[in-house]
Amino acid sequence: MASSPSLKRSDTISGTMPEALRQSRFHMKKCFARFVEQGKRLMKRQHLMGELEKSIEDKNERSKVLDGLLGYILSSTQEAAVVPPYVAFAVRPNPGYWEFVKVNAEELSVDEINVTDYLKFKEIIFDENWAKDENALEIDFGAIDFTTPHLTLSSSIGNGMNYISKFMSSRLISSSDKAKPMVDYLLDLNHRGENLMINESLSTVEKLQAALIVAEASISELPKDTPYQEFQQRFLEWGFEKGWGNTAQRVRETMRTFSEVLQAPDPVKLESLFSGLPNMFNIVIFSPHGYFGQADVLGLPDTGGQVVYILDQVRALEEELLLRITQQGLNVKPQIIVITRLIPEAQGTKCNLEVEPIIDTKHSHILRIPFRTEKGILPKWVSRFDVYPYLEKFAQDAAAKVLEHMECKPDLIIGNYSDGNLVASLMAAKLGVTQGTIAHALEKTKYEDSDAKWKELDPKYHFSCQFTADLIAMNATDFIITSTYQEIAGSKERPGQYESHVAFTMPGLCRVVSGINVFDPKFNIAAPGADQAVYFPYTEKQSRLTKFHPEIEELLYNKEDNSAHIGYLADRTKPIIFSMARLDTVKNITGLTEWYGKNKRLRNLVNLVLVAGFFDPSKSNDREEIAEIKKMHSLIDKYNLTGQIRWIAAQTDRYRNGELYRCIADSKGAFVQPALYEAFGLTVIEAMNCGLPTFATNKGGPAEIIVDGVSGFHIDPTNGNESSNKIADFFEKCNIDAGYWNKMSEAGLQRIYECYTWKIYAKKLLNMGSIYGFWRQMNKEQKLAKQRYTEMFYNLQFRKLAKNVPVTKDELLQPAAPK
Ligand code: UDP
Ligand code: LCN
Repeated sequence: MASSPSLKRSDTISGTMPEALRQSRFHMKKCFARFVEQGKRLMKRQHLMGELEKSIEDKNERSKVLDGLLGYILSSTQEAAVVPPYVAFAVRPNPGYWEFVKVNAEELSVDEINVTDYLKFKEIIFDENWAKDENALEIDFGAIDFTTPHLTLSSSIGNGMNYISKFMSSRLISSSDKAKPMVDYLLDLNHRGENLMINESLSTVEKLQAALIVAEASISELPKDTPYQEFQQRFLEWGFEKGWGNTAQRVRETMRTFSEVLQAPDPVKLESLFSGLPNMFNIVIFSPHGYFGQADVLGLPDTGGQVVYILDQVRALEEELLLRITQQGLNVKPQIIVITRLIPEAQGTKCNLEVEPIIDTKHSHILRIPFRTEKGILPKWVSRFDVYPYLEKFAQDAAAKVLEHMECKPDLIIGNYSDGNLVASLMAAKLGVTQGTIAHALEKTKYEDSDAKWKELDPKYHFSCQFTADLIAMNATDFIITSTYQEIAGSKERPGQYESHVAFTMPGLCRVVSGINVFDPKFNIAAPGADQAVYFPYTEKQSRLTKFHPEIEELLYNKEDNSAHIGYLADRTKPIIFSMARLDTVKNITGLTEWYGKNKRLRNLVNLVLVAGFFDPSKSNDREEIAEIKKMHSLIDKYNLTGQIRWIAAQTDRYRNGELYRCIADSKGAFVQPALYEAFGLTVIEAMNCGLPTFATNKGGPAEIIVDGVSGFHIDPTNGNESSNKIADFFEKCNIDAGYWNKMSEAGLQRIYECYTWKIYAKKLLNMGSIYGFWRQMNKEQKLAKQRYTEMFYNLQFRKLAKNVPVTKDELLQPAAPK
């Protein structure tokens, strides 16, 4: 992309564009004439650049314009709405920053316009009556965000908790009653009605400060490891309850930090204090759709990384909760419940069981609640696009079940994906509990113009419902967890998934002039890890799961085609390039097959092994998957890949998969993730955890996970030749320099240990629950105002849209009568 040649940070596009147009007036007249030639339409950056290039025949002239200000403006433009004689540009000079200008193509005059006018102008292309309707519904969440401080630097996006601690300390310092909100917060802390930290006798800042001085002095005389129980009675007399720590040393440290915060709050101390407070014991996690189970579910429709993520997340959270509870000196059992849909006809999975303990945890469960209508229970799986009519009832049933199961309100509710986030919002609002949301992947950016063309797509995808649900959840929630920066604010070239909800329009339905602000400090990047008991380095010989080796040998090298694999590897001395994914178009497994087929050099160097979907299209009921299966077969024929490719059907045993990655590492091979777009990409970190050098798409999360050329490699899924040559270069280099493969393998592992572990994640998430929990109390009025607005949006808009989504035609089941 062109850099900004003479555009200063303080300059606006509307300020600089007129002069830039004037300087190249002759070419620009031609260029704008081309823009408007085809009448009303929406143009994307590549189309604009294409027209610009075609308008200037002389090569030198062309590169002068492209390297200049106009080249910069056009290459920073995400889209342009053309309604002759005007062209309105949506320019994004930096992540999160947008400017809108309207240019008259004949006169080349430029007007700055605001986002509302840009959206109205764009709507003319799709629905002129709506665009002109003065009373068209406008959604403006920004208008009620009057007290929340926002960040201003693109580089600070996603680091919300850090800034909240700063805002909190300055608020505490400047408030007239100083740290009183903290004292009130402590007074509220309890476990099942039993006071924690302090009781009513320390209800003012002064009383607490004085008591802390006395207590700290007395405790400093005790040996560091004296158990809390030994001095508990004395502390109780001063007004202190359990929760300060399990030993004299820990109690003293917590008290010292508290005293310091009461004296003069500072963000680092506040964060450290909140990470130790006993405010989190019970967590509810929602993941309604799909087949959510612990075995035999991966590969079933809509069931992929989200399930893996949540199960690992629960294990890590429980471990961290148990550690914190011990350190707080408490004897409390934490409870984590994952709430999902109960599917009576569960296709051989356990998704028809109501309660299931989560493997490798002590106190965590999956709790399944069926989708119901007033006529009965839904027996079958329902696509994630079609679940909206059932969510309100599901949320009500879930709230009742959770209270029954936990025997108290949860301390934190976390949603996953659009459906889970909506249900989490309903329940959190009802119970008054802190809420976090995780999108995994927002659907909006996956389909071009899915907002403007919603009418066309709605019968199949019900995006009107989904995007409304997304807006409600992202505004209702106290904090948002993302796996990468890209998910929020994209990259220099591409807007983030959340950023695409900042302003958009669904003509005929609503115009969202302020949907979310990516500079809101509620955004936090907390990247997941991979279970290191399953995905560990191939070099850890003692731990290798050798019992799987005969099966893996069969899976990789047996020459007979069967229901588990087709194709064979004639030369087993070659390293293997490996990929594993659902057989969705966006995963681009067929793309990788084609790159391999076309690249002789790569074919000579390595074999290709793919784990993906099925081979028989009649076994799938997913249109996209069927098309991909057929394409795979035709590519294998077209490039005559027999003897060089092994296609293995979807695998469900993660332990065996872990060993499979390691066996590929034994072959000195590599993992390739070629997706057209990947929100995060768990397989990338699984492979890296196993020590397998990894090539992954530069579109989306993997671009952040891997530092190109250092801890792995980026590949461009839209440039197959370049990507396959990059992989071939790597293997050629490995042939010359035997240490190169090891170097890349180790660098990948180092990257993982520094940034992508569940331990780091769990600490961060629990700290978020704690800090944002206090922040919401400090901002009660603002929170309530927003809640009333989202409730209205839900009641007036979402419910109406959900009613339009057809409900199942399957015969419904009647619940068994209570015994
Ligand atoms: N996976 C699997 N068997 C398969 C394909 C995928 O076990 O046949 C697992 C894979 O190991 C990873 C998850 O499913 O843990 C996929 O997550 P990712 O983030 O890569 O993609 P998603 O499917 O969520 O889009
Ligand atoms: C959904 C996706 O599409 C993947 O990119 C993520 O890795 C997965 O969820 C887990 O967050």
